[in-house]
Amino acid sequence: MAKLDILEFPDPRLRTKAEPVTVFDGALRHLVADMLETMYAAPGVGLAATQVNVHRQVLVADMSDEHDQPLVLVNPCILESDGTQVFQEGCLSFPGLFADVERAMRVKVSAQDIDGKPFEVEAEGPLAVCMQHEMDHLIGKLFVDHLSTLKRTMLLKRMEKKRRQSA
Ligand code: GNR
Ligand code: NI
Repeated sequence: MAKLDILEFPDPRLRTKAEPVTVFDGALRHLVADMLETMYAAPGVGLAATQVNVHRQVLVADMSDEHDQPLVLVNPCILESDGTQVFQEGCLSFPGLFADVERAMRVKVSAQDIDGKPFEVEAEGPLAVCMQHEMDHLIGKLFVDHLSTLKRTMLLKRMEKKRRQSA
């Protein structure tokens, strides 16, 4: 396994739309193992392949304290969503940036596992936030895109200032 580099905003590659996975082979297993290692090391609760510059529809997540409940979703698709929640989000591609984002409270997602077998998963609360955040990455969408222009500009300026100070 290897830890992968995570692309950081404003890298334009974060805007790439991922292609569906069609081949469920050793290379996919390898990618997923590396993504899990990268997510746990970061540390983060989710990671989309887009963030490690692989433009395939693959995401991993693990909200457990023990880091022992990895979720792997290949070709995920939201079947149903309802309700709303506001949750303070962060993103490994935006170090040090946090903002409240409104998303669906519940989602029902269809996906394939690492062997290509279809399954469905229903999530609510923080896990639902995480899945929506990761699925956004796979279409090149970032959590700051959900903010008002004013708020986004302010937060990105603040992040840029911090980055300059620590450089
Ligand atoms: O580690 C992460 N934490 C997090 C917190 C609140 C809402 C979403 C997330 S996902 C983020 C990891 C990441 O950037 N995934 O793309
Ligand atoms: Ni993210």
